[in-house]
Amino acid sequence: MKLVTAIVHSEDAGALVDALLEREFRATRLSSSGGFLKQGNATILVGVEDDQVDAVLEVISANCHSRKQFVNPMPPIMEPGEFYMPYPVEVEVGGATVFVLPVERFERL
Ligand code: 2BA
Repeated sequence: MKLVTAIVHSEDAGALVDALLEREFRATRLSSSGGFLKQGNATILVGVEDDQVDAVLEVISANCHSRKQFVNPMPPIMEPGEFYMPYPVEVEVGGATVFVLPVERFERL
């Protein structure tokens, strides 16, 4: 068994969970936030048999889209009287960051 852990954009998470449930995969949605952008995203957990991992990845790929987002860089340390004009930097946030982890034991008690 494997635990598929997918970090996705918050805007894609609802449709992704619906699509997973439609295919009869059980899923858990956690609220998370990215370390770099410090913006909210969603972490989706899906526990499945090994031979279902590819099907889960297909559903994730079909429902999660990459986006360009802007981040304001940290201002430098300024001397009095100096002027700093911050220019936002564009980053491409991927459709999904996915980790597939082995599950040692699974119980529903
Ligand atoms: P964030 O950490 O907020 O990163 C958002 C996007 O910013 C990243 O998109 C990447 O394009 C860019 N980025 C991140 N760190 C950077 C850096 N040090 N320098 C320049 N650009 C940087 P993705 O790579 O698609 O990642 C989307 C989200 O997935 C991340 O949000 C984070 O929450 C998660 N993630 C990505 N890689 C991870 C990893 N190795 N371990 C744990 N979480 C990860």
